[in-house]
Amino acid sequence: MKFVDIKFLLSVHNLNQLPPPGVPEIAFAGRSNVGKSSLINKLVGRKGLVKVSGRPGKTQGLNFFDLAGSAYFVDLPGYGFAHVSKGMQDGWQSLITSYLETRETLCCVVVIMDIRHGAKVQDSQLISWLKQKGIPCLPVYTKADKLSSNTRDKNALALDAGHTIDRTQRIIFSAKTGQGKEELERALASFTKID
Ligand SMILES: Nc1nc2c(ncn2[C@@H]2O[C@H](COP(=O)(O)OP(=O)(O)OP(=O)(O)O)[C@@H](O)[C@H]2O)c(=O)[nH]1
Ligand SMILES: [Mg+2]
Repeated sequence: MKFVDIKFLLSVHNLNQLPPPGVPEIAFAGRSNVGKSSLINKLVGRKGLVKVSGRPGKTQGLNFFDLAGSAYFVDLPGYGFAHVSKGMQDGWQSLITSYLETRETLCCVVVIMDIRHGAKVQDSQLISWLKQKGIPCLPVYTKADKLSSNTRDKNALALDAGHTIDRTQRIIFSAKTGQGKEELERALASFTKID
């Protein structure tokens, strides 16, 4: 599945703003600043499609991208950003949870983690919550370019163990080098059932 013809559709801050469900939807989740927006940009080959920032908390709202009417990508705001007020974090949390729980056309949540870091509680919580809800989940370990291949493999195995992830079911990725891009395209095609 090639994701070339893509355009920004809308930013959702309230569930009643959601576009009518129709085409298969893929959501991208993960801690703040982990590289969700960069991953989407790399996947669609458009550097500036989604705003990327060195500062955590860049993406706010649920940003919908339309793939030529065949699927939606949804860039979710990051979680675990301490500098956002507790009230605001709770607001995001409930919006995202309700969206994930009720969206009938959602076919996969890509859970993005930084391969340099050990297993984080919030990622574990999200992964087990998705499992419990029966929502398909695709773990991706990103920023692979920042590590030597030895450390990369060692860290990937530690993340597998920490989150009980089958190593054949996750993808090692880099938005900088494009490592894992084709694997990710194939995996997403199988979730959306679009070639
Ligand atoms: N070297 C390298 N840097 C990356 C990679 N992915 C993201 N980055 C950098 O990490 C920072 C955060 O990237 P974003 O894509 O904005 O992260 P995000 O998860 O969308 O962040 P929020 O929207 O704030 O939650 C930016 O400075 C990116 O350039 C990667 O694979 N390799
Ligand atoms: Mg972002």
